[in-house]
Amino acid sequence: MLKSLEQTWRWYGPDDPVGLTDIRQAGATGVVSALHHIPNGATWPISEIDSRKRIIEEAGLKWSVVESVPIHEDIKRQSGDYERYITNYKQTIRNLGACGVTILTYNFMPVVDWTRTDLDYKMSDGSTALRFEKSAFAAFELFILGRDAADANYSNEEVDLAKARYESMDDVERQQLTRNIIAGLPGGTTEGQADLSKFQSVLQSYDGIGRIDLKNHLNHFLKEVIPVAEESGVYLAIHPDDPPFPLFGLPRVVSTQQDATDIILAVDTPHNGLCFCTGSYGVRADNNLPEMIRTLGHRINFVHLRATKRDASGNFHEANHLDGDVDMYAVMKELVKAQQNRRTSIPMRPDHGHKMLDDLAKDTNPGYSAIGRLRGLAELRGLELGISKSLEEKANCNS
Ligand code: DNO
Repeated sequence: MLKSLEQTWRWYGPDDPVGLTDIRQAGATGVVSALHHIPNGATWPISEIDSRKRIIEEAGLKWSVVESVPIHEDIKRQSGDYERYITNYKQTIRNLGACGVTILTYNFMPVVDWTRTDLDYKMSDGSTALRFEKSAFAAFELFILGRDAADANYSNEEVDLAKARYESMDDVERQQLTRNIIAGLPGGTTEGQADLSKFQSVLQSYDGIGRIDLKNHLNHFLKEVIPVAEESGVYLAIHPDDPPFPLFGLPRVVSTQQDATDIILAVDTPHNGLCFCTGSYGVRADNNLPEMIRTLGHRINFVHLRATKRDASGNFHEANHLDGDVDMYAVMKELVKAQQNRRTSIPMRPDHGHKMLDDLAKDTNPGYSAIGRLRGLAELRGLELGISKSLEEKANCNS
C-alpha cells in the first residue's frame, strides 16, 4: 500500500472552539498548533512547548507541525533588534527539536499576514466563505486609510470603482472592513494593529525597502537559522504570500514558482523547505500547481489544501475544496507521487472551509469552523485513496 499523506488539523490551542476530540472524530491524526500567547520575537521555552505537546498527546494525537513561529518585523526590515530576534528564533528551533516537534511553518509577509475583505461571503448554497474583493480593498486603502502614494498602484478606472464601492458602504461596513484588514486574522503572524494611525506607521516603516531588499533579508535569515534547524532535526516550511501579490505597496517574495525555487536554493538542504498552500499559490493563474509539485516536491515539508476561485475583476473567494480554480485531482496525484519519492508521509491539512450547517449559528474562527473543514478532509482523503489505489493497480498490471 502506498504511503498516505499525514492528515492533520489546525488547532489554535485550548481556547479553540473546535477541540481535540472533534479533531479525532474528524479523522485527523496530527495537530498543527502554535503558542499564540508568546509575544512575537520571544523564544519559546521548552516547558511551554512540552506542556502543549502533552495536552495534544493525552488526546491521542500528535503535534505534527508548528504553525507558525512568527518572524518579527525587525527581521523582515533588517532593522532595530533583528540580530537578537534571529538569536531567539534559533533558540526556539533548538527547543522545538529537543521536544521532538520537527516541522515549523512561517511566512515572510511584511505587516499583514493572510488578508481578506469579507469573512462572511454568502455562497449560493447558504454557506459562507472568505473572500478578497479588489474594489473593497482599494476602497480601504484609498478612502479609509488614505495611504499616501496608494494612487500610483491603481488605474483611474480602479480608483473610480473603489470610490463607488466606498460610497456604497455605511459606517458599520467600513468599520468591519477596516477590522478585517488591519486587526489580523486568527493565527496570523502579524501583530494586528489597533488603529489606523498605528497601521499607517508600520506601513511607513517599510519605506525604501523593495523586493530585492526583502529577498536579501529573507536569505540572511535562512543562512542564519537553517544550519541550526539541521543540527536540531527541524524542517522549516515557508508559507506563500496570501494573496500572492503586493498589498499596500509592500514587497512580497513568496508568490511564484521562481520565488519558491530561489528560496530553496538559497540554502540547499531539505531543512529549508516549503509549505505548499494550494489556496495561496492558486490565486495566480500563472502558477501551475501540479508543475510546481513536480519540480519542488522534494522540498515540500507541509501542505495546505484548499481551492480559490478567481473572477475577471481580480476578486477571489474560497471555494469548496474540490471546486474552484485548483485542479485538486492533478495536485493530489503529484503529491502522492512526490511523497512516494521521498518515502515519507508529508503532513497536510484541509485549509479553511465554508461555514455551514450548525456552524452557521456558532462563534468560530474565520475559515476554521469544524464542519466545512470536515467536509474538506473527507473529500480530500477520498480523492487521495482513489488515486493511490489506482496507481497501485496500474503498477501491479505492469509488473
Ligand atoms: C491562514 C494561514 C496563515 C498561515 C501563516 C503561516 O489561514 O494559512 O495565517 O498560518 O501565514 O505563517
